[in-house]
Amino acid sequence: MKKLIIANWKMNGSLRLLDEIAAATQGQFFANAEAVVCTPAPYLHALGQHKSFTPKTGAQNCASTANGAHTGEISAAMLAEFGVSYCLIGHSERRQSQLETNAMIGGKLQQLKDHSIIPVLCIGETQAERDHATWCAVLGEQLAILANQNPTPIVIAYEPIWAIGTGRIPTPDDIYEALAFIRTCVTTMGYPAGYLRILYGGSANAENAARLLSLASVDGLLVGGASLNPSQFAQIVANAG
Ligand code: G2H
Repeated sequence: MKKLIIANWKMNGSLRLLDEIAAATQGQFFANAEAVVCTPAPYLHALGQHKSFTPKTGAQNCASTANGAHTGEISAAMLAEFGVSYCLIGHSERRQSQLETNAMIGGKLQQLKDHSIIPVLCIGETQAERDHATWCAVLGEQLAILANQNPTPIVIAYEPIWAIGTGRIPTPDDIYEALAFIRTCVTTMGYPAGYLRILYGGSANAENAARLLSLASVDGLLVGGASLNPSQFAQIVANAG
């Protein structure tokens, strides 16, 4: 299976950056890797219409309900109209700053499934949860929204909160252990192995991407800060091929 590289611009970027990423990734690398760029919602139209943008279109969030009286929200139906293939849900920054709960994230999951957009469910533990060895329980709770569902293709991004934007990366053993735990949980819930891809996220960059991608259990990367640098992002995608 191709490695999956997803850029998460967070609340960054510009129309100019779209052009720069298009130029840096144009027509190359994609035989062996699948690349997705998750921009802020205002750029989705330009991304979908861009003449030379090779990565797929991704979004960073969607509403947990269908269209209706929810001022400021963006529905999965709207994302689908703009050609969005993947959408992040449950990113720790939204869990923390927007107080998103697992129940709300479960609603977003359902909306995405209803509109045939592949959910990228972000999960991860804090430093304290890792220190106190409660990370399994925390990840298990975050994954529980997948239970009792009709399985559809899903991407899980394992992003230890203490590794996000800090330059600190877990050891290969820690990544292996966390991804094995996630794979067991999700397949036990009835998801066929072919429906599940598990990414690592947290301070991934052009320097460490090849090493991270060489870990057998890592199906790809979710890249934040480094995805804002066109040549770094192109190099990460190249490393995945
Ligand atoms: C984690 C990651 C991308 P960064 O948030 O989602 O960001 O690569 O900047 O640590």
